[in-house]
Amino acid sequence: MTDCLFCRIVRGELPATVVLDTEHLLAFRDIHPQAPTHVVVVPKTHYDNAVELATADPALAGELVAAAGQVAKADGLDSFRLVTNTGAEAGQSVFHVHLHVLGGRALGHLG
Ligand code: IU
Repeated sequence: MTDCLFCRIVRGELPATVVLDTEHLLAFRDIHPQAPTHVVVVPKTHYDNAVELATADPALAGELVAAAGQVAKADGLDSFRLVTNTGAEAGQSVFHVHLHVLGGRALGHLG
């Protein structure tokens, strides 16, 4: 996936404000934040979406969620929202699985 935007961020070819960098995962601040905390957490290995990731590597999917919790805690949040869009109609614009970590303001109910 040489031209995938998040693969390029993982390789350091595109800029990002990184908040967590582990063997398998990278987390960075979203360039268009929707909340005071808006971080995107991605596996360094390319999967198109969360279902593909969890099917191929459930342990890595678990690591992704745990890392999102670490990111939230580091920003002082004990209440936050995790979002992963799957497919264009659902709002996915980058087809490399990512968890949005959103918090720092009241987020309201989905619906
Ligand atoms: P989406 O769920 O696929 O729509 O989320 C992609 C997010 O990636 C979106 O919120 C963008 O603002 C964000 N993003 C980014 O943080 N840095 C980038 O270089 C690019 C997109 I491209």
